[in-house]
Amino acid sequence: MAKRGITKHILLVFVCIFSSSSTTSVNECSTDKDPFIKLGNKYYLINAAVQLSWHQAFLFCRTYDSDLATIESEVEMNALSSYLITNGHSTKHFWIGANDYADEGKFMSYKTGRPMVYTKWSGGQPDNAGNIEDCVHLWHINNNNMFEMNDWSCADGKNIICELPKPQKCCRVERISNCGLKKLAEIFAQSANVLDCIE
Ligand SMILES: [Ca+2]
Ligand SMILES: [Ca+2]
Repeated sequence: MAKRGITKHILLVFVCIFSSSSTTSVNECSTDKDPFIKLGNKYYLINAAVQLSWHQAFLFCRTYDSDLATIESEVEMNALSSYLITNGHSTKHFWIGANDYADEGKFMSYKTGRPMVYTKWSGGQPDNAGNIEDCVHLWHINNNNMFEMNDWSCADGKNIICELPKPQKCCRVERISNCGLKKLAEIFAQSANVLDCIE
């Protein structure tokens, strides 16, 4: 009897999992990312119209459920550079999501909480000029068709590059987990003799 009861409950869990995984109206999985644009594998919001301090820029990105951009490879840097130059932004400066607030000279990604995994500093940078430069921005000061990185005073106004978090493939998994865990909890709550069954 006990085995039949457990089997029934396990069957319910699978029914629950399969029924929930077939429900598809999950906004997080939408492919419509407007106003973000896709460059390589990432989605960016490039705001070349408004200049904000680094902290204001950080909050601006949060209002779009995004973060100031974290550039993680030369491929990403090249893609952003090409886009900014092609679209006439060569004279502008853009905040990205890194600073050395916590420990001078150690630039951390604000998104990951870890040291920047990729840097492309302009020559002589970062220089912490005037002992007030803690935030990282992109600029195009050399005629090499590449934006580069520089540290600058966080309080100054600059344009902004936000980046969407990676697509949330977990949205279906999360739904399945909630469903499955709830049903499992019910099984153990209702089956006092579950250990006897295992034996
Ligand atoms: Ca600094
Ligand atoms: Ca500097």
